[in-house]
Amino acid sequence: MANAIRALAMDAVEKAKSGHPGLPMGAADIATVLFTRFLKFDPADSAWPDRDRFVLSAGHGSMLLYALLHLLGYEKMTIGEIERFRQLGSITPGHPEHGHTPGVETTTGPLGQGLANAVGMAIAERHLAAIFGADIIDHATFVLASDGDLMEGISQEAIALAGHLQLKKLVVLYDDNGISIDGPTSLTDAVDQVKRFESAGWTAVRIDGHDPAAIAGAIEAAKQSDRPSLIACHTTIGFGAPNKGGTEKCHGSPLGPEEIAAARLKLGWNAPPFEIPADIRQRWRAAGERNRPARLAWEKRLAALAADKRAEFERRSRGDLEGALGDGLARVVAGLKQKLAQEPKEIATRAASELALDALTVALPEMVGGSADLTGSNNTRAKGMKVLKAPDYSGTFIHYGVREHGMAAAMNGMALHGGIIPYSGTFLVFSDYCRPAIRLAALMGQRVIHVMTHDSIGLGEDGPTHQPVEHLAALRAVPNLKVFRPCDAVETVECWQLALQSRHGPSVLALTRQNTPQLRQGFDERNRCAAGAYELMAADGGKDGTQALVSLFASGSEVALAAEARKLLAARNIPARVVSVPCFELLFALPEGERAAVIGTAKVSVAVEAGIRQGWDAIIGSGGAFVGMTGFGASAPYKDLYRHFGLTAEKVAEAALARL
Ligand SMILES: Cc1ncc(C[n+]2csc(CCOP(=O)(O)OP(=O)(O)O)c2C)c(N)n1
Repeated sequence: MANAIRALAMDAVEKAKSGHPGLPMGAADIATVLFTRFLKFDPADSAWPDRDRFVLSAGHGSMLLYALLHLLGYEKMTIGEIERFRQLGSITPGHPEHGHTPGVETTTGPLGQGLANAVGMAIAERHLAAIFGADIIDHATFVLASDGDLMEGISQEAIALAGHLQLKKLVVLYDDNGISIDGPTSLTDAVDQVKRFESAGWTAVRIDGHDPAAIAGAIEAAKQSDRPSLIACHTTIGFGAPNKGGTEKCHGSPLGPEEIAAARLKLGWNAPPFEIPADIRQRWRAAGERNRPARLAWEKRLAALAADKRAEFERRSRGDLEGALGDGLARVVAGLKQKLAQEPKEIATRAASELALDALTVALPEMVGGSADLTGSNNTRAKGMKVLKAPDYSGTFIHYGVREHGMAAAMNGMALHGGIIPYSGTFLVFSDYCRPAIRLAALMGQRVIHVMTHDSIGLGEDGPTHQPVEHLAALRAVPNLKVFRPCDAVETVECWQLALQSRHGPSVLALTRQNTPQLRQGFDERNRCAAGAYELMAADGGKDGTQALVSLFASGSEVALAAEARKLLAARNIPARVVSVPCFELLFALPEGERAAVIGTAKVSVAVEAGIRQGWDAIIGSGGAFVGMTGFGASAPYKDLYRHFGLTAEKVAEAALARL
């Protein structure tokens, strides 16, 4: 049965003239034991909430997964798709892509990410089991990780977190083949992985990864462990290829017809390319069907749940926002905005976010928050939130430790698992430490929300190491990521609503450390931030942008500066309007006419943001004036910094006057 995987991998890579046959051939025995004897799944319902998760962290070995999905009977994974490996429009892309191929739990390829996603999936499982009971949620998370996965820094954050949280249902099968692209791993690495995992609180064993009995025994033992488990499986990369096996030569290119013929001979595999002998196919299919009774029994248990509990489970699984307490998102948001209209607040937007979270996390208990050791600064722990920890996983706040990358990747795993809306906190400057995971959340279209505070030189004394300058532009460059930078408490509430409603993509909320005045006065039921930008203040003397001579565009804390500049200009009889721009992506998604109306036709456009200019030209044109940063910040009280770097209402007004 394992040779069927090997043959499909060799033949598909050969036909595509690219790909990695080595890992699928080397790990075929591990995968065969796992999928035919342990993994709980049903090809007839790849979204079954209580299925075991399998993460191929070493995404370059994608043919392993595609071969398994085909052999086990996932309907869409036809032999034709295997033959079209790596071709346009196939469901067999170079690296596994979640959402593109049924049965692929997460998108992998950037090494280390899958392992860290799996930690998030395992957290989600423990949490939901605590909420809904073991009758409904009781599954394992298996990872196949390669040398490269374990060399990446993110793996340390992931395994430390998993060990600390005692995620006993997480099992990492390490394809310990001692080979990477440049050659033997001894070129670069001398880590004893078993000791490393043990020191992080895991159980860890070493086995022969080609011995089915040893593999099964180790998985059995892992299932009994009260800690996460590492099974270091000693394997031969490209097992079966007589000349290239055991070397880097079978890592990233086709074996070639002669070597494939020799491998067929050595493995005793006589079937032509892309053909599976009927008896072997039959056994694989039987393995694919063996959990159907378990799934049907699960469905019965779900149906037998109390109606309200079942409805809540189903709501969360679908990702719908109407709250369990009948207190839907829209009502919570309206309530918060009404309060702010009655009692305006001059507070930091990070504090406004906390106010929002106090209400949102009650209405939406599927929100699981956290922070990378900056809880008090990020304001992400709402009132009454219990900490999620071992052995009681029912809490909804996670102390991630100083592990931004691991946190962001674990959040992806939670979102992928389903039933949870993960959000968390760090400083905006450390978005760089999260970036690979944020990019994957965007690629996968997952609702993951990053609260990133201390969003500019406005953080003051911590200085340029902590002051983001290029980060807004860098994040705005990521497709399908929404970057929100609200200007006051009302916009903060609205941006939270939009982030939660962003069902198919991640969001970053860039929030201030320093106070901002409440510029939105009175109650407006509409979510004005939904347009990405809107006229906050019309020109003096004019009802809309058409009569303005100047359009002042700004985001976040600098909207208040634009408002001041408008007054200075009005004093000189120059009508200027202020446009708040909380989200570029939503503005650019507007139909052309609406976008043009927001941008307006004033003679002069000025933008102000405590970051670099990049990106703003799409709004103000290359002839527009930009007041912002051109280099790194400095350490000083923030008001001094704003003056020092020329981020003042006077400079904004001067920039407009110079162009009139
Ligand atoms: C973050 C990241 N860096 C680099 C690569 C390119 N790459 C793909 S596989 C690989 C290493 C392969 O070695 P190993 O992980 O041991 O896999 P094996 O050769 O055993 O299949 C590298 C460097 C990558 N996919 N991700």
